[in-house]
Amino acid sequence: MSWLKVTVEFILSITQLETFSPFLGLDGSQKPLTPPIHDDVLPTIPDIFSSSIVCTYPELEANGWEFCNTKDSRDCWIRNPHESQPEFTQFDVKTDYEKSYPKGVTREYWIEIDGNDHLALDGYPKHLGKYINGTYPGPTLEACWGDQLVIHVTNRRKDNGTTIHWHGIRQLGSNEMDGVNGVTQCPIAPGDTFTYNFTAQQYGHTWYHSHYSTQYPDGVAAPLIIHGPSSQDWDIDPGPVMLTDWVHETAFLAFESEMRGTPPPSDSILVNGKGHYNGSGSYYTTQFTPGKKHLLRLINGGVGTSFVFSIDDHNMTVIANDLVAVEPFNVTSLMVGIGQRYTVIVEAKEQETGDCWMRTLPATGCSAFPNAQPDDRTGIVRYNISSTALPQTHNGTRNTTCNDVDTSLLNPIVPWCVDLHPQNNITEDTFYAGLQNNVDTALGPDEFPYAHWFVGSQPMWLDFAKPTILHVKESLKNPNYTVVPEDYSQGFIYLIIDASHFVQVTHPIHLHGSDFVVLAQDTNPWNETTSPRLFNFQNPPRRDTAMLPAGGFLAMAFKPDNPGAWLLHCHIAWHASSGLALQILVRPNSIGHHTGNLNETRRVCKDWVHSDLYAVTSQNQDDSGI
Ligand SMILES: *[C@@H]1O[C@H](CO)[C@@H](O)[C@H](O)[C@H]1NC(C)=O
Ligand SMILES: *[C@@H]1O[C@H](CO)[C@@H](O)[C@H](O)[C@H]1NC(C)=O
Ligand SMILES: *[C@@H]1O[C@H](CO)[C@@H](O)[C@H](O)[C@H]1NC(C)=O
Ligand SMILES: *[C@@H]1O[C@H](CO)[C@@H](O)[C@H](O)[C@H]1NC(C)=O
Ligand SMILES: *[C@@H]1O[C@H](CO)[C@@H](O)[C@H](O)[C@H]1NC(C)=O
Ligand SMILES: *[C@@H]1O[C@H](CO)[C@@H](O)[C@H](O)[C@H]1NC(C)=O
Ligand SMILES: *[C@@H]1O[C@H](CO)[C@@H](O)[C@H](O)[C@H]1NC(C)=O
Ligand SMILES: *[C@@H]1O[C@H](CO)[C@@H](O)[C@H](O)[C@H]1NC(C)=O
Ligand SMILES: *[C@@H]1O[C@H](CO)[C@@H](O)[C@H](O)[C@H]1NC(C)=O
Ligand SMILES: *[C@@H]1O[C@H](CO)[C@@H](O)[C@H](O)[C@H]1NC(C)=O
Ligand SMILES: *[C@@H]1O[C@H](CO)[C@@H](O)[C@H](O)[C@H]1NC(C)=O
Ligand SMILES: *[C@@H]1O[C@H](CO)[C@@H](O)[C@H](O)[C@H]1NC(C)=O
Ligand SMILES: [Cu+2]
Repeated sequence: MSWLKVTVEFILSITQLETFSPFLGLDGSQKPLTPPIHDDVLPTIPDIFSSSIVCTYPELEANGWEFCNTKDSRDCWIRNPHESQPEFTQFDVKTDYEKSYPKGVTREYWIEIDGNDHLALDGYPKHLGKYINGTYPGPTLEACWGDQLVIHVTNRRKDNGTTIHWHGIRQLGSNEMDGVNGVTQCPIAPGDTFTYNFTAQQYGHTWYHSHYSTQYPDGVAAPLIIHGPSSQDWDIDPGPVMLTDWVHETAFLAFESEMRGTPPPSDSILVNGKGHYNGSGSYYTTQFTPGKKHLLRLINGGVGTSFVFSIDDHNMTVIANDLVAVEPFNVTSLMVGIGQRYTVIVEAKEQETGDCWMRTLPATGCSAFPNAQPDDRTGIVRYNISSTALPQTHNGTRNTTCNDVDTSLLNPIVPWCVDLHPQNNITEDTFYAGLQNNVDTALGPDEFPYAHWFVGSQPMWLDFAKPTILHVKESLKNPNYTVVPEDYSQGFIYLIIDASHFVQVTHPIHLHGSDFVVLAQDTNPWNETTSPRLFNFQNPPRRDTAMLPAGGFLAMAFKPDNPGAWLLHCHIAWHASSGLALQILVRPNSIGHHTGNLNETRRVCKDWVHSDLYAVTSQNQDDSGI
């Protein structure tokens, strides 16, 4: 047997093990964390994702419950076979996870925000890159549906504070764990540690990233997987596929260009931290097993670019948007806005054929590459694992528009029945998104002309050291905090975000603390008389990030059932930092009583105001803070 053949068989056997099976958990074994493999170390071996955890539900299992999730029954999760009608009591993809979920175990992780000037992700070393545990993306964290996540975040940088936001996680009753400086906490001071502690009530995949000014564009971002059921069967999970546009200059400097009215250009595209620049770099490479269904967990963790994702000669079946399982539907390409995620199943060809390109094309009008369209060949799907040749495939038909897929396709498995009448007054909660140019305001350094994005009455401008949840009354009075109180305890709140006053740009709008339904997403300006006729109440799309069409509006509805201060913002990093953000204050009077224990929050604030950075950042504030 040749050396090559041994290697190939070894890799195939690893790949087969990757089929995620919670059955492995019943013996209570737990595999150690394995670091991601980088192909700059091992040039021909694909990036093998190997799940590092095993799901277990001690209380349920003690009562005779058993996992029912196999590769032929991915819709089921765990059930009690001793019940006469187990399908009525099991936890599965139809379970309303906002009402009930299986109680899992506590998973504890330690991560550090640091630097690594040797990282040259696209062949070009980034100066002052900021990373989680020295890598980009940072370590993929994993949990199972219903687990408690305890994550200790230590700031090892001297030049910045930090926070970590768990994008799309509901944080029901744990607003103080949302990780937004100036809103739910103070920045974590250099050397200090904040312990995040929350329940994974949803399942699917998302990402976690810094919310400290423009720190995530410098590299503080990573995937987060919460294992649970799926709306369609699949065989192999090759892991997260994180798409990013990458800026070589430190984002804190690049942002000055935004304020002068020119969006900072990005230099390259990375897929799972690999890309090309000026002829050097590497490709993210994954392996397809013929005839098997592969689960790709797409994430746009970008800075200024929304991507159209596709794989040559393969279609994709979408089974989840953000953290919401949807009825499966087929596409040839998929627009993934910044902050959005999709779970797709890609069926490999029956026979081993040639290798294929994985493409990430900046969507028309949503690109941070103003001069030349970058090469969209950004990853390789290998059938032939030992090949080192570049694929020879061509792209198929793609819809390159920067819009979410047709809303009629995004049908959540668990529908929300939205009240036809909102609790709030829509006229008062219609917010215009736009750009303030050279306006005479106290915001920002005034030595040069500057531009600030905003939504509502003015750009957001937070004080890192005065998080809203510790200063509710003060925040309500401070226009810089752009607070929108929603003091309701039932029904639905409708929000209208209108971009008609500044028509060129599409904004990916992200809400913290709750998913929202997309009532309407239109390219025409909001008209209070005629636009509501477009509202869709028949199982509308539900997610945590949706596109606000250029020149049009986004009408969203959510339930005011999670007291707290929740950010609503554009996920173009430059826009959020320049002020395109609101704080939705759900039941302001309950904050601090019905949210968790704030002792950790107060301790971290005290450490921040006693740090050397406190004085520096409060004197030189040049952005919103988020
Ligand atoms: C991150 O790095 C720290 C320090 O080396 C280590 O203790 C920790 O386990 C790492 N975390 C993960 C999730 O890999
Ligand atoms: C963050 O660090 C960068 C250098 O890495 C520095 O330029 C910037 O001023 C710092 N900003 C804040 C707000 O700490
Ligand atoms: C995390 O929160 C849970 C539930 O509130 C609590 O029981 C547990 O003690 C907390 N763990 C840590 C490490 O704070
Ligand atoms: C690109 O690479 C060429 C050849 O190595 C080098 O001469 C040139 O300066 C590089 N350009 C940039 C923008 O880095
Ligand atoms: C992908 O779907 C299109 C129809 O939308 C079909 O024409 C095409 O043959 C499919 N391609 C593959 C590889 O299945
Ligand atoms: C998607 O395409 C696959 C493969 O062509 C097909 O078997 C399946 O029925 C399609 N699903 C839907 C929802 O159209
Ligand atoms: C390749 O993609 C482009 C859009 O970027 C499209 O115009 C073209 O038609 C595609 N090629 C084929 C063969 O479909
Ligand atoms: C592209 O997608 C958008 C948004 O879903 C849709 O409105 C448009 O009709 C599509 N264009 C084509 C050519 O399919
Ligand atoms: C809603 O708010 C607008 C603007 O403040 C006001 O004119 C209108 O009367 C309010 N409508 C209701 C039903 O209170
Ligand atoms: C709002 O921010 C500006 C700019 O930093 C500052 O001058 C002003 O005092 C702030 N207003 C309040 C009420 O804090
Ligand atoms: C909204 O539409 C109505 C009916 O077509 C029209 O009369 C009204 O002028 C429109 N309002 C605005 C602000 O355009
Ligand atoms: C929070 O801090 C207060 C005052 O220091 C203390 O009395 C209380 O026991 C602490 N609560 C918890 C849950 O640690
Ligand atoms: Cu924006």
